[in-house]
Amino acid sequence: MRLPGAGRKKPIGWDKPPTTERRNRGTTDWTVGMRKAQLRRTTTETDIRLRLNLDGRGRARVRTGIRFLDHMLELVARHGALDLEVVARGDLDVDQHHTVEDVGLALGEATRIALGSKRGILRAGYFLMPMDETLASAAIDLSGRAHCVCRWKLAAPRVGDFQTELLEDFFRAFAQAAGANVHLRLHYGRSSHHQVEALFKAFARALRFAVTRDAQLKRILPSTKGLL
Ligand SMILES: [Mn+2]
Repeated sequence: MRLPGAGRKKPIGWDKPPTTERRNRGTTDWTVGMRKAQLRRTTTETDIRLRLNLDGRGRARVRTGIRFLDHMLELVARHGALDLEVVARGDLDVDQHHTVEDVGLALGEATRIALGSKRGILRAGYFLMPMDETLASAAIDLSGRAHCVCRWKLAAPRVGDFQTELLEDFFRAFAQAAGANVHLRLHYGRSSHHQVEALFKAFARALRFAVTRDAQLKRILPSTKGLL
């Protein structure tokens, strides 16, 4: 007996990320398929392996050597409905700067690759994220142009084992590599843990909107320029 669904094409696996050609063809396969990317980024300062599925289920496996950053990236996966795997080995004996920045770059680059031609996506998204006494907002446009605006003042130099000044470096790196406008603002809050967490959650939710496929536009590029 032939089971329903037998012989159907398997979803594209991690081992075989869709090629650029396949993505840009806009085939039915691609329209319904999962948008994935995997990459390895190695410099003298960091070695990062990252896998991303934009159409995931919020699953994360993150090891950056910075526990609080792991916690934040797990949140990004859950709130962004992404599947995310990150293994980063950085020169943490120097400080956290290279690791945090390069993880941001890798996540941005993977997002750009996974999006492919960007046909049929909403392209822009925003979110207002409360977390108890804290309120943060994020707006993202996957415009192909990199720009990052960060508006916050964090009183604590560290949250857990994370250097809070590197928060801006992370989002700047993401915006640069993804080719995105990323605007983040902390409106108010008391707990520095909540403040940083609310910013990451707002970012993830805004990103989720921006990458979402628009049933009405389907294969249409969300730009009148004809290029994104
Ligand atoms: Mn937390």
